[in-house]
Amino acid sequence: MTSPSPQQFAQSGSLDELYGKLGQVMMVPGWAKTAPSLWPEPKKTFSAHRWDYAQAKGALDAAGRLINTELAERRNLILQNPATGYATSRTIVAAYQMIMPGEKARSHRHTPNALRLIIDAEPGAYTIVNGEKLSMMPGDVVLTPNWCWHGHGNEGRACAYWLDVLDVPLVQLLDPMFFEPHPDEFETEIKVANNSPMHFAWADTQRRLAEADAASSGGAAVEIALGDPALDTMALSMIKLKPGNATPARKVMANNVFGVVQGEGATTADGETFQWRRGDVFVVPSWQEHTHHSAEGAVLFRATDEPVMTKLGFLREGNGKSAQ
Ligand code: GTQ
Ligand code: FE2
Repeated sequence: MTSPSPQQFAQSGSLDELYGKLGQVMMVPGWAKTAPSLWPEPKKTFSAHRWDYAQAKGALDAAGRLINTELAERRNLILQNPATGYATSRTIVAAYQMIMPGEKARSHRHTPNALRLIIDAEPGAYTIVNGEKLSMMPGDVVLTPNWCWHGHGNEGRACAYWLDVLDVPLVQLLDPMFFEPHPDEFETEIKVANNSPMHFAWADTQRRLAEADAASSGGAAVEIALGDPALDTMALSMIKLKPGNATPARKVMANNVFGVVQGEGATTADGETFQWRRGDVFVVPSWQEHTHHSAEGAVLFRATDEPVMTKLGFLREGNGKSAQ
């Protein structure tokens, strides 16, 4: 069918006739509101959700028997949001990963920024970033920014488990996805890094949290930043929840992925409460009011896409009732 001429468009006698012709040339009348492009405030596309570390650990142990690093470049379990079957949140995906003693996971690089929060590991577990070996001990955070070579290894005697956090969904949305396996499979070790900006040691974090706690007057929690921000697309922090007090409710135009570093407690997000304990992961999608509570105190790791929202002028914080 030949597409309508300018005169045929101009001579349309009814809206239905006009719409029919427009459909043939991939134009849609915006005024017909068939698919609204604007709405008053964010739609709730993603759900708040918690993933259980004990289950993930069991599954990874089974995967350890069933697949090796030859077959699987990474032995990881992606945490999918139940509302979408897609990633953990709109911009951030989280995954549990495990590496067994004696294994090496091949190096590669990609444009998505990534980081890891170590959950269970003994000395000998490491990530190698651009040739620098970074140790992975529980509570440590290790960065692998955009286009840095990185691989993992385990020279210790116990399986090492950690949480991966990546901005893959954002990169998929914006399209600049590039990925490359390392030409030598494994990177040559240049040095063991002791004081790398890619590594946040748990001992330093604990000391900084204790100092922040001592300096605070009251309040339910203290929060310290890891990096400024750690990555272009993600800011990281550690939150110390004081025993007994619920944190003030927050409703932020940014996605938050939390990992439980220490203790147990509960979070209420968008009216739903879920319990969590050490190693668990939970997501609070943007614009969902949330508050945390721990009877005996806890430490939460937080990864957020706030830097993206800030750079683009989209960051807002509501009071729970309406936008500012
Ligand atoms: O460890 O390099 O969970 O590239 C997903 C993609 C981990 C990694 C993931 C990755 C990695
Ligand atoms: Fe990677």
